[in-house]
Amino acid sequence: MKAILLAALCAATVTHAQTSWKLATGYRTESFHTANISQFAREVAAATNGQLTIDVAPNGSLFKLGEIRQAVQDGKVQAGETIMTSMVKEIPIAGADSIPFVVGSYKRAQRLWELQRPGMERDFGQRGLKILYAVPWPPQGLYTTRPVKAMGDFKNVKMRTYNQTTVRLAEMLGATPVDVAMLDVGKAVADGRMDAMITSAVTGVENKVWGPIKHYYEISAWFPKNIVFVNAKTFEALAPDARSAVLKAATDAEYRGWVASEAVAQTATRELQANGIKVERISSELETDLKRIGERFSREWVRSVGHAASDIFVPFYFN
Ligand code: PCA
Repeated sequence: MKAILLAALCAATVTHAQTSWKLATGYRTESFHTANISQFAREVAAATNGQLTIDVAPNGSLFKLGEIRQAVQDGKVQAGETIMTSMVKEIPIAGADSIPFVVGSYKRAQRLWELQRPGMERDFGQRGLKILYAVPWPPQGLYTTRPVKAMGDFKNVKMRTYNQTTVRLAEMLGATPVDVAMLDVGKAVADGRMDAMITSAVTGVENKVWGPIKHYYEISAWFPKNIVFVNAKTFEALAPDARSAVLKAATDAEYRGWVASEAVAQTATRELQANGIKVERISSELETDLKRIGERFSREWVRSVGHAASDIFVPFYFN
């Protein structure tokens, strides 16, 4: 009797509970973003007593970075992480965080996210997606093999791009855009397929770009965010207490991620330096040109987004 009862209880617990999600990301296991997601997954498992487990699939092993949002939307994978700017074509306001020279600090980046989030939730909601949290990359700096002092120095420079913003900036600078996924940056640098890029210090460190790359200019051009999300139906299928546990862990992950990003910004810049990269300021001439390019870029962006742009930037600048 006892054995039968215990077996029945076990079966009941198993059928009741055990849900397992896969979460696809296009970044490496060692990335601070992925480490944060893994901790999020552990916290969800603990808070739900193993009712919900989240299995993180890094390195674009399930879907490439640019395909992840659609894959989650189509229910091919339950959850995912991607960089918000990978979806500007379909969701223009996702690009609000990569307009050059709008945000110069983590504090302002946080304010921008507060203002951008409602619109993102609406656009994600319409696609059957639920946002869990977002975390920024450290500020974007300019890496080059040769010193650059003026716009003219970008002529014939092969500039690595990872989104619409970087493509457009490369074009505006007069450089040649070369699309290289984050995972392939180290190899592309070593093979001479690229001689400049705008990205964070930590991405330079992860890809060990020292050697060919000699200069890192701290221009803090923007703070792009990664966003973690789940298929809304999948989320709603959870028991209410599991749903609350996921949302609580997501809030904690967002907070932790922002702190980690800021910390890694410092250590990574020192690591670039320690490996022989000159960390510098740009010339005032180039700074003026870059600011002008930033203004041109923002006019183009506002035109593509329409009134949703003012919902974000009127309070950003005036409140
Ligand atoms: N690293 C990613 C996105 C922004 C960043 O800092 C990349 O270079 O692809």
